[in-house]
Amino acid sequence: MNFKNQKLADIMATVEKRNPGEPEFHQAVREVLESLEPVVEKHPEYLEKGIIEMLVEPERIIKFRVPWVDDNGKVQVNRGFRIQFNSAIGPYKGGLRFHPSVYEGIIKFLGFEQIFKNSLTGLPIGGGKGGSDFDPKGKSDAEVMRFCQSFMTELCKHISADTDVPAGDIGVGAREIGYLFGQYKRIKNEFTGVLTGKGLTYGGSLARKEATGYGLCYFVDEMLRDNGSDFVGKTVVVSGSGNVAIYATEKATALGAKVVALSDSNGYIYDKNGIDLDLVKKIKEVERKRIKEYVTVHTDAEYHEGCHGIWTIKCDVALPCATQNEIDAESAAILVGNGVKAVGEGANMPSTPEAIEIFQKNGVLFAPAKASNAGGVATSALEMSQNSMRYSWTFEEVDSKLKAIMQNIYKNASKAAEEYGMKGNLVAGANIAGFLKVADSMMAYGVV
Ligand code: NDP
Ligand code: 2IT
Repeated sequence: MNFKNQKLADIMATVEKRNPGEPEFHQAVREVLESLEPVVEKHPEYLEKGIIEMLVEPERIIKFRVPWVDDNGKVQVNRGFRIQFNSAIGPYKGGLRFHPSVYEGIIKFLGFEQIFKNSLTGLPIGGGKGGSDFDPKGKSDAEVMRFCQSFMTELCKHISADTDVPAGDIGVGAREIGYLFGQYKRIKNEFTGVLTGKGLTYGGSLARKEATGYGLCYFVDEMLRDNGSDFVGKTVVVSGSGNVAIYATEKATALGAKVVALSDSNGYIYDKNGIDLDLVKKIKEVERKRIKEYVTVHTDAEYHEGCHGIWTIKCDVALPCATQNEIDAESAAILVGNGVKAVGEGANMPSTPEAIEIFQKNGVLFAPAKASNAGGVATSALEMSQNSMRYSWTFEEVDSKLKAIMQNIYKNASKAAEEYGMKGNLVAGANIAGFLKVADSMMAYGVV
């Protein structure tokens, strides 16, 4: 799409020129700037005061060497990142991703998305993201520990409970957060809520582990209900089999749906009887094995190599919970052909722009990531609150706050879409509602 507003077109061109070779970042920025066309028409001051130009440039990019020694005594060197994108409405907040595909462009796209997502939660958190090209897969616990300690030895110079609070993302779960927090505490000699997603014995919040997947289902449920439907009796396909996928499966099932498929980067399983989630938790959370192990127990289920084929399974609701750009135009067309009614993004930016266009043109209810997966970071902010109070809420208290936050995000995104003449377009609605709070705060600060 070409921009109608020349200033927005110029900003986009500058982003592409200034950040060469970072297509994921360009994709994320383009979508937001496109959504903002009607906003700047009504409020030219956001362009006149340079707010959008400031918004697309990270406040700070930290890039560092992470040397560590493997179990064979060999020195390994990875690269670490933390991008402190925007602190207009609170301390930088966002996960750490450990995956071999990580480079600056991935962290920039994730950090940029995080600004709007965090704003949508209604809680005081700015946007940031970090990570490394380290691959935890196949590493021993001791290797993961040494890597995490080295990573935190540098990162601790740049974060604190009031400036920047990392958490998990792909490849960073409870084990990694434990090693990272232990090292921070040791070096700084302080026990503060500098990370979220912590273990329950050392300051973690109940329901944080479940929050992204549960929150996704609360959001999709709200979207379905607003359109005269719900999860009851629906067939659901969930991609991935990590933290988000597992707890999305758990909540969708609790809400009356049947989840029939899950995947990992090697392939996908199809169980027409409904996924046996206890088995998946054992394989993925305890044994750290591949999803194909599932069919060694459930011999009537199918395993297929390659993760793309999961979108050929007929379903009413699709919940992509693995990674960016996992649903392309071809997969979207197949889903539509098979009668999909709703798509809820659990992963960050899992649908390509072409796929989103296909869903929207065909009347598929579409829940965009920065609204529908905000439950994880929202609950992280609740963990920060509990840490500050040196107190903890019950599971039910946190879960009910999470549900209310997700319902509120749905309401605000729908309302913003309608207000700007795009009723039902939650992509535009989420971008606009997320933007306004950050932009108005930046306006108050002037040029900083
Ligand atoms: P996990 O590491 O727990 O799980 C990731 C899952 O996705 C695994 O099954 C993994 O398979 C699969 N996957 C990862 N990369 C790829 C790839 N390139 N191709 C195919 N499959 C892949 O991560 P999370 O569940 O935490 O994160 C999943 C998504 O949700 C990410 O996009 C993340 O940014 C997003 N998210 C996470 C939140 C959280 O609180 N954790 C909050 C909001 C969004 P394999 O094991 O084979 O690599
Ligand atoms: O993408 C995300 O929102 C996350 N990975 C969670 C971030 C957080 O700080 O809880």
